[in-house]
Amino acid sequence: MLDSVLEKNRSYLQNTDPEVFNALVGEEKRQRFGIELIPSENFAFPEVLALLGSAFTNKYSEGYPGKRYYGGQDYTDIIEDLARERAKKIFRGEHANVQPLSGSAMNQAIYHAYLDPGDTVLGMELSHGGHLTHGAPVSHMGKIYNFLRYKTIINKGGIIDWDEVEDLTLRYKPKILLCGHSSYPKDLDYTKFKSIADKVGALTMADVSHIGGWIATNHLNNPLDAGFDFMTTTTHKSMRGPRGGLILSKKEHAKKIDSSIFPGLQGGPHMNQVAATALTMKKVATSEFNNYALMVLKNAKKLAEELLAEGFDLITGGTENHLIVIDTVKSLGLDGKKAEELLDEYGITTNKQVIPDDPNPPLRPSGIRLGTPAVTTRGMEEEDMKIIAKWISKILKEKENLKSLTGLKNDIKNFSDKFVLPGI
Ligand code: DSN
Repeated sequence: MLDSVLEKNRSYLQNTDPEVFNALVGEEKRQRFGIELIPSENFAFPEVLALLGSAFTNKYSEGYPGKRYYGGQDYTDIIEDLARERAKKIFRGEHANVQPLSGSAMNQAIYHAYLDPGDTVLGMELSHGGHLTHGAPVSHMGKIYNFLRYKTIINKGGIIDWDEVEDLTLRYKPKILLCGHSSYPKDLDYTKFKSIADKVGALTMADVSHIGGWIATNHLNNPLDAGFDFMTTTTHKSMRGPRGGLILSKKEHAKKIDSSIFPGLQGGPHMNQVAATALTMKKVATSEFNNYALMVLKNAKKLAEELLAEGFDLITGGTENHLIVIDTVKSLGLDGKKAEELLDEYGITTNKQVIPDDPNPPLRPSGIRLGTPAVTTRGMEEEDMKIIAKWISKILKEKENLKSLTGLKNDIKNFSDKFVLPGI
């Protein structure tokens, strides 16, 4: 049934717009024949793809279940209630908002609800693993609020500099103490953050966009268990859901968060995305997903071990989650842009990445970032990580003599093609 719906949509598309259709087919082939190692990317559940293209796309639903501004909400209320209740259950949250259109909107909603212009937030330095939406000076939020930053200690395996967190907190009394990351390969001690925040009455916020799925399955620490006020996560990276965001909070924050999303920052929620989020929350609660999450973490550990054995320098010396950052300059004298391009040429997709206190600019930084959620979705296991690490090593080390790698492109293509690509 699902297959036939997807097939019907494809034949409409092919007839109506062959140019777009051909680009779609090209992208599908790129995904199928390549090795996807960008740690924020994944392959959505086939049911998610179906719901994103479903009748829910057509509906406007400003407001929340039972309190909407437009009629005809019998079914949208059902799916939004399901999504909220399921999200609360798997993350042990008191309140859930499933309407954020993206990770950026979900973080902005918390700032908008609790900060006045000029108020202070303490978050992680971008080059040490933080994120653009944690107040990077080039972002809208960075211009409105006063973001201060803490770092990690590079020569102590990249642990958080707790003295600095405490010192900045006591000195500047931030309204929000923010943790979470997009390129930090370690788990976090949320209890420690909370105890520092409590010294000045700061609100606590964890952006777990990269690791929501591993928290939902209890493989990594849960900030809500440590008494955090807010936890935000995207739904597509680790959970294979639709592109979107999710806010979990204490009950006392429910009203402010909800009105910050609508009408504060957004108009009509994308109900196709909300329906797909409801389904994703059901999937994430299954034992199959738990096995998947475990395999992602095992694969990342194995990939890190193999890269270390090949002589690569890894930020923090390894990984405790799904992501790995290689200092390509230190390892091989190669900047991250060049490394990304070389690997791309062979169908291995990574992204260039700034490293802690990077002396190089963001478009030509000193490292690359990789991760295992997407390859694990395709069914790859630890033995496959060994093969991938060897290929990465070969391509990057033999950069001056790429002719010696004739045939490797085909090997990679044939290898990838052995693994299923769900829904495509
Ligand atoms: N683009 C996502 C990432 O790669 O981490 C979030 O910014």
